[in-house]
Amino acid sequence: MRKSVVEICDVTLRDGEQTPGVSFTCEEKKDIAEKLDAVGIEVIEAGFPSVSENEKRSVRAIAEMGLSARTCCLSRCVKSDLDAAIDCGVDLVSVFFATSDLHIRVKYKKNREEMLELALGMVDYANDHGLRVRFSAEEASRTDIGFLKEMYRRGAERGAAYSSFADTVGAMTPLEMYETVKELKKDLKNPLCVHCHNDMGFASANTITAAQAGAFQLHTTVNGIGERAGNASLEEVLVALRMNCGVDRYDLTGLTKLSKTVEKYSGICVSKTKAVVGEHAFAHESGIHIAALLKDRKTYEYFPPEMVGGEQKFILGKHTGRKGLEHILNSIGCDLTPEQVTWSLNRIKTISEGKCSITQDVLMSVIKRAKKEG
Ligand code: HCA
Repeated sequence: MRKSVVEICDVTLRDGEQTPGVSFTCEEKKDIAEKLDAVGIEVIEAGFPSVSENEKRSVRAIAEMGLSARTCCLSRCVKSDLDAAIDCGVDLVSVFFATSDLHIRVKYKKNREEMLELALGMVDYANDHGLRVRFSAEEASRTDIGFLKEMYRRGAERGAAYSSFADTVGAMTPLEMYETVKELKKDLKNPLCVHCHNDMGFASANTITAAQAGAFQLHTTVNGIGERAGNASLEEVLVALRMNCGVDRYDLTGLTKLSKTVEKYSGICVSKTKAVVGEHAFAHESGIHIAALLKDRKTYEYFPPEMVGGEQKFILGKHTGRKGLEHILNSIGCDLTPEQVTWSLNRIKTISEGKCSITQDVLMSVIKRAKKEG
């Protein structure tokens, strides 16, 4: 396994908050920031100060929390945005503009060179005010790569600390991301950041692939929240870094709690089958799986639930096998004869095929009847 050299910039409080309908209070933002800091995230993107006075206050409050993580905020290539960032006292500002011809044509009434010159002026302005700059290409994945390289080169020459690549509409597959990052890295003079969206379901995969190709700063959001289909998910990226890329410095045990906190504050429900933090991430029903898990958990758990603050669950249902049922009966101190176990197993399958869940109450009533009939 080749060890990746990376840092995480979590953007839950900025791009995550751009999820339609989501708005965090200042206290909620601070709580999330504290929990991200406890995981060991290096950079927290606290917000987009020019959005509102409240937003600006929240960004400043996070910058003043004295966290180990550095703080960052977003800024268009507009002086008033940069003034707001300067006021907030963040460590890093993401100066971004859309670099694809499509966006330049539709959004700005300028050409590539005019946009780049304008943006470089903003890099100078931020540097002159003591702010470190992440020079960000929105829409980088649909931008002419020659122009992108020129932008990054000139940004670095003007003192930008990072160059950033956003797959804004999630247009890339993992292989394309790998090849693009490799190509960009040939000429880069500063570390590369990647910011991936999930429109085709590849945001986390693209982020990890980018890291494997040499990207340094990886952007994530908790639960993968964000515009449209969301962003790369923090918990998926951190687990892949730990399990497949040799990065073991993050404390992952708080991830499940962090996920629930963001679920509550954002109102965006986490799917049961969501990797790492979904209710079923470590739930098993298949008789074949449970029988093997009882011998060795590694058979059907790639990583232990405890690593991310989760827990293993055995669910009773149509696919339950005898070993799994016996294990559950044992764990609740219930001693049935082999015939009663057989009767219970058949009854559980019938109930489950009628689309009913086998809750604790249902199980108790099955056991009661098995004792009479089995
Ligand atoms: C946006 C901007 C961005 C990238 C920001 C950055 C994107 O809201 O559209 O690179 O710092 O997805 O392109 O979030």
